[in-house]
Amino acid sequence: MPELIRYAISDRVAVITIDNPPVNALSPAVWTGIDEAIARANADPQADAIVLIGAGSTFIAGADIKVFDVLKTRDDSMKRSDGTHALLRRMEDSAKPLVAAIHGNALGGGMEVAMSCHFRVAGKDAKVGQPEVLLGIIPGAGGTQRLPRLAGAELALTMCTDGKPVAAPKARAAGMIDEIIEGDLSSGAIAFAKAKAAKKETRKTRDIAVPADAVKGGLDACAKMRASLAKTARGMRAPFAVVDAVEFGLQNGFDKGSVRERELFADCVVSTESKALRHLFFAEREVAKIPDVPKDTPTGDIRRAAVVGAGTMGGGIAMNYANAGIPVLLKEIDQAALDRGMATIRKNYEVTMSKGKLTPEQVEKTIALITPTTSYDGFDQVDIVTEAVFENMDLKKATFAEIGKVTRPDCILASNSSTLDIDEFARASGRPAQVLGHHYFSPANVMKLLEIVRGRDTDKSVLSTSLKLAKRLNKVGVVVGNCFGFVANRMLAYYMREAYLLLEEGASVEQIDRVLTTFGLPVGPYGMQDIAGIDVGARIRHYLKSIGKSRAEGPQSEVPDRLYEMGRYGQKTGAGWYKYDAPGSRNRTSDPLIEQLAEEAATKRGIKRRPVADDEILARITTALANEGARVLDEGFATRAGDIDIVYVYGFGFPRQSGGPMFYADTVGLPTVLSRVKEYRDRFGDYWQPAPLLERLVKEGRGFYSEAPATVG
Ligand code: T1G
Repeated sequence: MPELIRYAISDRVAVITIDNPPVNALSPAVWTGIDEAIARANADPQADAIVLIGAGSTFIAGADIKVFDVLKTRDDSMKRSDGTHALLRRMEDSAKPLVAAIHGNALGGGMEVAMSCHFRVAGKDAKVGQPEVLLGIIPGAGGTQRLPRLAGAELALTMCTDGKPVAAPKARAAGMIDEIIEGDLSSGAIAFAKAKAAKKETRKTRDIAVPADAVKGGLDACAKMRASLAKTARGMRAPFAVVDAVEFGLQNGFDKGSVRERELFADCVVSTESKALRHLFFAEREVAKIPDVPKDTPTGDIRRAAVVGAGTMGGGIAMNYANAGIPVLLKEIDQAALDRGMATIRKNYEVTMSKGKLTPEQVEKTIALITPTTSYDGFDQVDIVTEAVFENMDLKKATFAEIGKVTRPDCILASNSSTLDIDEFARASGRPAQVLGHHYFSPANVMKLLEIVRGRDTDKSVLSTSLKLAKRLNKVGVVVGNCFGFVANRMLAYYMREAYLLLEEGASVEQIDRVLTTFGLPVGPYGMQDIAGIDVGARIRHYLKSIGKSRAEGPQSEVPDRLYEMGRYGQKTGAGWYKYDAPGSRNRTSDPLIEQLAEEAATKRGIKRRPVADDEILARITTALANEGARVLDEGFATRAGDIDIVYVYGFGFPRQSGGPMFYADTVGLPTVLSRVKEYRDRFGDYWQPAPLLERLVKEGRGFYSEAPATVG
């Protein structure tokens, strides 16, 4: 019996403990071990009942996701799930009462194992769920058939399509859990099992009848769910496959439903969508691992914080700290600016409250954690200061010189700069080891990405403290190198360059935005600019010009600057790339002026405008991103290609089902990406040059994910 499974008799109950750290994932050996242990218990004269329990912090967090990579074809998957379904039926056929004792999480295959037991008991903090769709698959071990029998089709559909866990008390009320154990879970479960043995009570979930009205209700719920997914899960396969499996089971019964589930699972598990989402699952966990920062690097405690600058970004950053329960000072140069900043913060909380996500008491309690100030009083008590003043080098250096003087030597000094050289601020502060970038994305209290920019002298414990803080602020922290624009904005400049040039060449703003939103981005480049503000980009462009820099090689379109000169900053001024009903409105219409400006710019550049195909738009933009991403990797400004994917998925809403710009490039095929770069160089100019890493990988027949992690900074 593999070590992964322990077997013991306690008070005439066989206790089977799964011990596969860290999350008791169902690897093939664990499946076999469970199967053998239950058979042993049924043959064991000393056992009247059986309890299945997890060692460590959780029950079972699902199948071992890594295993799916070996499933190359539908047939591979069908063969494997054939064995799994048979195993779960054997569990259900246990002659002795079989009780799952759940603590921590019972997710995916873990919940399916629990539902194949006769009864489920749980600690009050336990959670159950079917998060498979988050991996681009569906429950593949009977979940789409057993869960509707326990919890009803409607709740089962919700759980299997949104992938969110359900807390034990709600699961109890819904029939998924039979009893909440208050004290020690193991002894409570043993007592529960003994009681069932005394009554010789077993119960097969698959045999739970679904009355005709429940079938009708379930089929209605399927239709309703399909309609809502058409809006919320555009371009995704797995959520719809869940509905298909549940519906088929309701119409044809458990056995046929199980076969349909296995077929649909097999379709999903070999899909690009699932490979992309599985890639992101692990990439998101890898970002926290910095090659030269050991896991046991000491981290500091962040008990009090401060933010300098109460503008849109500064206010959002202060909200992150307050939302995490961390008191934060919010400093502005004068009272008027401070009042504006605090008013915006209150408005943001009131919007959240109006959506029922916060109570008035919670709003007041959270805002009370933000102390507005026009002085540095109290800065000597804080553990971190985030500078969020206007994107100007001199202003930022002056601010770092000040905060370097008024804070404790161990205080972390972070900058929310989106482009500028962190080492300059570090020098100005007089304490370079404590300085780094904390680059938030707008709106800062919403977007999940935190680009942690490592300076030349940033101390390792400041990095590890930042990564820990990111989790606490409910952000995904990614450590990147200190090059111009870091990773996110450096690559974005190439994305925008192509968007502008495609406009001049003949595509329209609407067409370009449609292509990218159809691809899965929440907004296209032009819609995004109108939200972020055309003025923000223009001021950075002008500042760069003043220091002899541009954001991306190649022709710089004049159209965005023309809009800026006209005072068309986007939604906030009621006009930008689109026209809006009023300043601040989101209702937009096309504006023929943009076509006119594009024609004038094209004429000036001697370009004959032409119809541009949707495919070319997507290819040019994603190729520009991947090519520049390859440079970022090669120059060591990102640790792994996966880190770049996480930056784009969480920073710009790059579609998860594509896996991010680097994974997408691997999916397209690097030889194709390289030949596109060369084609564009021949068609448009030498500003298109293949990244050396791209050429190297193609030559060696490798992809972006075969590169070893680099040490950034
Ligand atoms: N398989 C393999 N590794 C896993 C894993 C899994 N299911 N879950 C976690 N890990 C690794 C993870 O990569 C990390 O590794 C470590 O465990 C700790 O995880 C048949 C088909 C349970 C809520 O989708 O949501 O069952 O980085 O950092 O924050 O129908 O892990 O340390 O090397 O996330 O405390 C369905 C996935 C699978 C749940 C814990 N199950 N896991 O969160 O720790 S598909 C899931 C989670 C399936 C069936 C189908 C979370 C967690 P490393 P962590 P955490």
